[in-house]
Amino acid sequence: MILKQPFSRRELLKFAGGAVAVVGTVTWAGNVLLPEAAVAAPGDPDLYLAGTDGWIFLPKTPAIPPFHPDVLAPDPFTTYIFGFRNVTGLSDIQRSNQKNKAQHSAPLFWANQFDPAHPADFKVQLTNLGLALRPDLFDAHTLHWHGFRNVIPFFDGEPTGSVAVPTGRIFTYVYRPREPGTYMFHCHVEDVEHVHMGMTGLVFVRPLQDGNTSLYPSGKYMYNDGNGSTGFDREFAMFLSEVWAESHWADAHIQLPEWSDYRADFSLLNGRVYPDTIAPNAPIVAGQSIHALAVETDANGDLVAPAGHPELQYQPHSSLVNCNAGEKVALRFANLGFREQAMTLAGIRMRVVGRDATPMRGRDGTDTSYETETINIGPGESFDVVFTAPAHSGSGYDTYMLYNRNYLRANNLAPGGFGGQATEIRVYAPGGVAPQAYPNDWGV
Ligand SMILES: [Cu+2]
Repeated sequence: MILKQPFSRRELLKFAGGAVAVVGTVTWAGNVLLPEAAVAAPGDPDLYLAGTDGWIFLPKTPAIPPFHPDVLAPDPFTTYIFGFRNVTGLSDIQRSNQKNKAQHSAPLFWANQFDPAHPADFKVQLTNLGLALRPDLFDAHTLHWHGFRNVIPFFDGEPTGSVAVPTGRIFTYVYRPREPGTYMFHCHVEDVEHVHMGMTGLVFVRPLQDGNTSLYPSGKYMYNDGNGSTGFDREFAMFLSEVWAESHWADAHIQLPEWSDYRADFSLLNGRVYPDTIAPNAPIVAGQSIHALAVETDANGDLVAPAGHPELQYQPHSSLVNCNAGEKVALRFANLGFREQAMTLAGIRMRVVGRDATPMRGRDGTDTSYETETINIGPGESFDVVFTAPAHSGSGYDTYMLYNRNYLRANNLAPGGFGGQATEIRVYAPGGVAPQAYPNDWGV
């Protein structure tokens, strides 16, 4: 496939304080409508994503005939998806090779809060690789950063109000992250379908306060709290999504699902179901995980599967939480399933320090954070929580369950309580777990 890049030249657009300045002599409208030769070298994007289709694995039992497992799925996979991939650092050929190799949930990525003292925008380049199994569905894709305050709508990703990226094209989104916290992102084209099919994941913004070790020793925070109250030693993204097997089957078999019949057969945590949620992360290149988890890739650019789990090749994100007794652990929850969920951490109180990328503070600064064992999290909502790992007892590690209070969503009706939104928190004696090298790192 030949990748044309007319949109990438838009990178020459410079944004400053809401005003738009176009480099060169062309008018704004002319530049929108016509691809123009770049007159200034654009800065490289911080992250490169690709949109395409692919296959993931969900437990084959209980089967949902004829929809699950999908007979078209190549072994060992079960379920057709649309999704994103992180193609940062790949050659053009390697990137093209990722068609039909999407992952779910989408690559976890993060940006730093915009620093007026060192102004730099955050740029994400999106390539639309097309859908290998559905070439008739020549849908565009976009990147919509949910809840994010764009300077102008141009980069919003809602396709009727901003640009979309047709098959075979490339476009670079420019962001100026001013509000720290946890967000989610998704493709906004045919969004009920594309989001549900898997084009969604978690993104967060690190606060300017990061690096200040006088408020909390690690120098890592969820917000600019001024007092260390959102400081943490470890952080874990917990992205909630769902799979309605019939709709995924229908997209694979050139059928039209009736979305008003929606039901979710699987409830996913970081794109997997328990106990796969506690399987390892895919091998991560820590040194390259600057703005996203850099999963190791093979010579073709394809993802290297988590150790011992070839079926999870396209579900690289683990949800297992390892920590040492006494440490503060940050959990970043976001839900882009279509139902409200109730995530419970049995035996450990969580403190909600942020909601929807907003710190829990009143207008006068009053602390409105609160402790709870359960967070009710609606579609499109995010929660930032911090808990203190309790004292360690016995040998090995102590296990606490983090699970959906609705048991049908924690076990997918599978025997043994397996198959849904559940994971484990393992508390070790102090020093038992090494410091984290990247978010969701096990440290062991
Ligand atoms: Cu899309």
